[in-house]
Amino acid sequence: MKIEENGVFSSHYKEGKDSDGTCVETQRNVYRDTNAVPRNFDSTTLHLGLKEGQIASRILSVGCPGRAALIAKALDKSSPIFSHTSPRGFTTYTGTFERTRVSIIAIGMGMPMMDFLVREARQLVSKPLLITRFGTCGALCPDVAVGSVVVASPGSVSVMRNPDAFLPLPTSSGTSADEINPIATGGAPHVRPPYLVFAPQLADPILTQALLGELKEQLGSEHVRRGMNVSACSFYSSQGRRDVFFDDRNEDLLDMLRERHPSLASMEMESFQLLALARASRGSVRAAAASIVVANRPTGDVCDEARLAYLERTGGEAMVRALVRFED
Ligand code: R1P
Ligand code: URA
Repeated sequence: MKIEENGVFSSHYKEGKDSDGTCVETQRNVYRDTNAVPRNFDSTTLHLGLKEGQIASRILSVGCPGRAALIAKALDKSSPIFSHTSPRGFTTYTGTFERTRVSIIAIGMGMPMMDFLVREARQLVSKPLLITRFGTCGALCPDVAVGSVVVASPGSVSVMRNPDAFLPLPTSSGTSADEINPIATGGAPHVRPPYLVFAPQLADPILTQALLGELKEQLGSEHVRRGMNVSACSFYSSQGRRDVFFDDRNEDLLDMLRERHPSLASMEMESFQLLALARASRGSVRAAAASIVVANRPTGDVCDEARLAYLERTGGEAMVRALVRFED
């Protein structure tokens, strides 16, 4: 099958001719203005694959497309449901819940994907945005049970692997990583921590309260708690997972994080970016986040499949209800 015949890719690829006249499939040229959000020929944004009217001002973001599909089953059946998967892997369901428009969007993994969501959504919707995230996480202390939900409150810090720390030490000839990038060292020569920890970004307190209320109502208050979240740049190195194939120097990382932030409860990969962008949005985006605990790092406990499926569906519906009932 030609790429352009596959619905997912048709906005991105078209049939063209090579210099020798051979038929080739080429990516459409979408970069007309190098500063603007790139749009496909059908005016959908390059990454989300959506245009105005296809996304609501109330957005629940999740990582996995399966979770988005499961939660979208709760949307009102009486109204049309728009669904689309973009060539860059964003899956959107836009419909109504209790007659209020809402989008459920699977973004995949990592902070750059959250960045695409928030910035392209901001371009597409004229009203103020409410964006929440319902993800999965690892718990960082023994008393945060697998199969429970942690609401990121007051917010999230972030941890990033610092590649400069893994460069060779300064030499007598004068060339050193510190000279190449003094910002990463805070200007202090030879101090190159392997992991950089960024200060807390706060969730919207009122939206957070709304999430807590609905989650507790649906799941039982003993299964829902507040806690500081940490978003990592990797599932592996910056989450303290050790791997003989890589020099990661992360043996003490989780202890160091807990020492710096004693209220740390959850670790995942996107919430920090959401909260940081909401803060940078000049008041036009309000955001909050919650995560299902699938693994407890200190105890080694893991959540069973049935409980996870229940939490994705019932917790996800509670997250949607909190969004649509929120008075902004
Ligand atoms: C890693 O397996 C992924 O799971 C978590 C992390 O944040 C990362 O995206 O969230 P999701 O289940 O929402 O993807
Ligand atoms: N998601 C993460 O990012 N980390 C975990 O440990 C579990 C889920």
